[in-house]
Amino acid sequence: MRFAALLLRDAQQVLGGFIYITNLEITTISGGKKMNSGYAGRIAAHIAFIIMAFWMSLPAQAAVREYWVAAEKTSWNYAPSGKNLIKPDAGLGVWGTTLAYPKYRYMGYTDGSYSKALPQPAWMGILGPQIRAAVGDTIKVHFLNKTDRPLSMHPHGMFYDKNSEGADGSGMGASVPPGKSFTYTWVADEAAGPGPADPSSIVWLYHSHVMEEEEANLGLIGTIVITRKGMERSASDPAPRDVDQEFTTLFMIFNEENGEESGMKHTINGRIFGNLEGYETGLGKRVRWHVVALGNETDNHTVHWHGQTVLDHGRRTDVVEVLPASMTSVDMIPRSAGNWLLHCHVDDHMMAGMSTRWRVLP
Ligand SMILES: [Cu+2]
Repeated sequence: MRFAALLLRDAQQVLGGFIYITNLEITTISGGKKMNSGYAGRIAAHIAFIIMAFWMSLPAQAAVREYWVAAEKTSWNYAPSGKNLIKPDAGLGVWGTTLAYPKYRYMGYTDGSYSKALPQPAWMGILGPQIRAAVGDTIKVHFLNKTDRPLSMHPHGMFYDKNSEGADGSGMGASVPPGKSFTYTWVADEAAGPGPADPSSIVWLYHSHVMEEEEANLGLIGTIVITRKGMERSASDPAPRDVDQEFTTLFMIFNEENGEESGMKHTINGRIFGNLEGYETGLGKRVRWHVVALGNETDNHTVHWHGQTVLDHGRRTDVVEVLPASMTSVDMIPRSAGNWLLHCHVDDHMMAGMSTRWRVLP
């Protein structure tokens, strides 16, 4: 709407300018030559129309969205409370033997000094910084590898050249050595944005892709959300304006001990047994869930919300199925207050702690 209003205002200014010039001509063509002044008016209107058409054909408010992301070695605790917060009496079982492991993560910073961390809500857990754009925008990610092994950032869905693919050997961004940096240029073109059956914003994964099968498991995962053109909240905020809140949820089993069950961490955003906190919304809010998964052949998850249904591309359900690298976006308007379960409905996964809670405030 704002953009349409802007267009209209500019069109009026352009037309207004020509009408003004036309009026001047009428007064200078000293009286009586009505045909001439009418002709001049029509020419002016034509020129105004051509200029307007050209102006409207220009890319609408295309922005460059810059992000500064560092890969860092950290320690990650899968259950910071040290407790099973879903069923306290059941404890953490074999999965609680060791809770903290060395991990690699994508960390967001405010600028190229990489000194001030971008704030991130608790519910994002292990996910890297949320990258956002609207269709037509260009995303620039200044990636700094602060770790001890070559890494990259490979985006799903974006338009890129070989250098910005962040994978597969030969491009400049395919393998960024320790201590080095690379700026990825990803274009959120029409084909990276929501399709006709999609909601107003959709989710894409990004992850490291030098040795992909190891690096996602290291913790190098994040998401990109692309908003349909014209649906962004403002020029500076590409989040969709037809939803109040967007949550991202990654269902993934991290393998910490070469396949030993105690090291198979069945996580939601990197936390187990209710230790992912902060999914909080309110009755009647328009909430969008971006659901993604990664991992191995055991990462076949059925994401289930208690207390509420979701609209999944026109289909009503309360379970969304995902496989490794699945990406989907579903909508809900919470209808009952409570502190509800969100969990994987695969029995073994549930037992291993793949659950948390999402709260609906009255
Ligand atoms: Cu599961």
